[in-house]
Amino acid sequence: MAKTLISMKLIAVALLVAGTGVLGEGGLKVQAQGIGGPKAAGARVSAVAPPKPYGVLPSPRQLAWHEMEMYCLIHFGVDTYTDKEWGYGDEDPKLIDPVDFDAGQIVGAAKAGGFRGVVIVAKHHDGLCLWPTKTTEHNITKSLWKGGHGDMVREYQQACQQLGMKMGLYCSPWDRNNAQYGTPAYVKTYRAQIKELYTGYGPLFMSWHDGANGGDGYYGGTRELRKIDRTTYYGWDTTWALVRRLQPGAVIFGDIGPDVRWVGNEEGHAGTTCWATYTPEAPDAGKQPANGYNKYWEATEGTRNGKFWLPAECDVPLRPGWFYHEAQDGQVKSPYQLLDLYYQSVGRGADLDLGLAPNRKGVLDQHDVASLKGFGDLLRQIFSVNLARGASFEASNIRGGDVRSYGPARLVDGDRYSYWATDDAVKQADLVADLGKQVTFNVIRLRENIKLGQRIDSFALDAFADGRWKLIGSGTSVGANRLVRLQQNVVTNKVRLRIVGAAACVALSDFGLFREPAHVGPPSIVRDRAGMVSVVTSGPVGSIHYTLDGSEPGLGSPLYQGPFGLPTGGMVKARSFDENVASEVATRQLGLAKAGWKVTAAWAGETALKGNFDRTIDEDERTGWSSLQKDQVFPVRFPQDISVDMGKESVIRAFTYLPRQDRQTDGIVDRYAFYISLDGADWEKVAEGEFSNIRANPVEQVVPLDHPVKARYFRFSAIHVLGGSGVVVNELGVR
Ligand code: FUL
Repeated sequence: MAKTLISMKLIAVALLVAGTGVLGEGGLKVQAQGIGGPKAAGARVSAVAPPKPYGVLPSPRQLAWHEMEMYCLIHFGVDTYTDKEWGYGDEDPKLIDPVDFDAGQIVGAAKAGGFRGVVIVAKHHDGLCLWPTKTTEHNITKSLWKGGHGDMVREYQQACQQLGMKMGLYCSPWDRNNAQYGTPAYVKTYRAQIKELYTGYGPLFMSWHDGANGGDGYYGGTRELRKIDRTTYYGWDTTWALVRRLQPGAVIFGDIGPDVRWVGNEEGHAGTTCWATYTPEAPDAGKQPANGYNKYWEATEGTRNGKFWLPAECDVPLRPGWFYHEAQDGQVKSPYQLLDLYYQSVGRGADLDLGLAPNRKGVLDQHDVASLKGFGDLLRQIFSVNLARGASFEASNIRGGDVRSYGPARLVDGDRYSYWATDDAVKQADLVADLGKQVTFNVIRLRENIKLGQRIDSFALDAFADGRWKLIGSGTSVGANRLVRLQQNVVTNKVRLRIVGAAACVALSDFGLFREPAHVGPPSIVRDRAGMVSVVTSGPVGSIHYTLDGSEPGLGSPLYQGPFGLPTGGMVKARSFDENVASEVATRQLGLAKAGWKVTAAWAGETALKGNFDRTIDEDERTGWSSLQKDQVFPVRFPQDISVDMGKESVIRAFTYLPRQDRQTDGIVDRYAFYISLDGADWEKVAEGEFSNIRANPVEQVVPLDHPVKARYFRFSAIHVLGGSGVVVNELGVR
């Protein structure tokens, strides 16, 4: 266990007089041993050998990627116009007509958010290429944009150059348009597309490869299901060799890397413990893992001492979907929601990849732009001043006593690779930062010099108060970056870091203290089974104001005085105020109230299904009805249908399905039909389709109907599920 400093004899003291490199008493002691005058850390050669690297190590291109920390992923294409997440491949390119397309506006908004690059989706699963490719007719020159003379990838490249942003590309391997998909000929085409892109545009920092592969599609008109062997079909080794040759600086992203791994969810967070090392495994024993074929849930945490340096990318869209959907205009993540994700991704040693969705005009909506800017401002506000700079540090051990090379002053010099190191045998060590005065902070940052591998397993943090050390935080897996966000401000003049467990001696490169401003959190908008809408906060605030007309609530908007009914639904916006400080705006689009609704029946073929149906209409997102069976008592049949009587006739414009929210995928519906009826006897099918990308991103699905219809009854029909012997429905609704 870590020894406390009190009981230890301090070996050395290093005093950093901010930025000057002048040494204090410990330094003098070392100088007496004859080691050089003040010089830049990197330029010095120590007589004491550096620690041996531990385990697998990052490549230079991976180091550059770690330093980027944040970039954006931009989805725009036919789906923007069809309101889908995955196109089928049969869409007319003429749908694409972004009259105001402005790559500068999009890339500029990302930059204002503090992002350092953008990955452009040059081709999504629908197969439409956003550059004038020679490999297929299905490309941007067949669209209305710029009379067929435009090249979107080029415009992004130019915008990146102008704005000093890095650029990456995503060319989907799965292509639902290409007639040859599934044959070796298509793999050739795919490589030709990579070649065109990677020679014609760049330089690229990232080559992004998706894991969603094979399934039904248009495929040149055959409209069929095409299965591929994900391990062998694409010949990834050959493609990756091509990428390396054409863009040697680019990291390659995929479910299994080879440079950057998918974190295993599209929610934007890594595990609370997150290793940069990872050993991908196939879901079936004895098989080779591949993109789209790995135990992706294990990637959230990675593998301690894994075979590869394969750090995690946390991808998450700014809105619920990756593509633009007007219905999601009220669901743009707020600056503080983005900040939470930042702590849960970048703060855990991963990178954050935020999805941006230009609208039909070809620009980002003003909400999206404002949110990005607000997030960037927050980051700048919090992280531009390291409150530990100017502190004097005492370390329980300094490698070879060489304070100049390995002393703790290196922790605040802003260099990610200069570091405080301990002797080889010392794997537990303490560091005290004497701040010289009372300092208020609530975020602590640690970084290892990852050029020497990921060494630290666990650590603890104490603050000195009332004559004793008090534990304020602890954590695991430091790596490239670890942020510890405290719930309350700490006011102290001394902070102690204890390295509790490490696989090799310490090589820590950064120690930061920061202050995130306190803020009033937004309220939540909830509705109960009886249809009453409440605006709730976790603690008392000055006042809550709300609007029902889509406008931003201010102090002049109606004061929230208690639950209210909203039978036909609508947009509710609410905001907490404390004195004159306003929270962010909470927005909720509500469908028809469910008071008086009843599930009349659920069945599969002739068989009546049982269960707690009310959970599908109870306004509780966490509970659901399931027809999954452990021990199958009857042959599994689809479709499985569930009917609802709304008690009275209403106008329906869209229906909603919320899949299970517990990270399991069995029972999640990915193909549906939707029926309506006035009398519960005659039914009309008014929608049919797929819930694309629902496995990776199981958010509420909103399906607009072609035109408004009148109905008293509706039926949700699950035609196909991701897996398992039945369906799971957490919530159904209509708008
Ligand atoms: C997924 C795709 O299937 C989604 O449509 C989206 O492109 C996301 C970033 O990756 O796997």
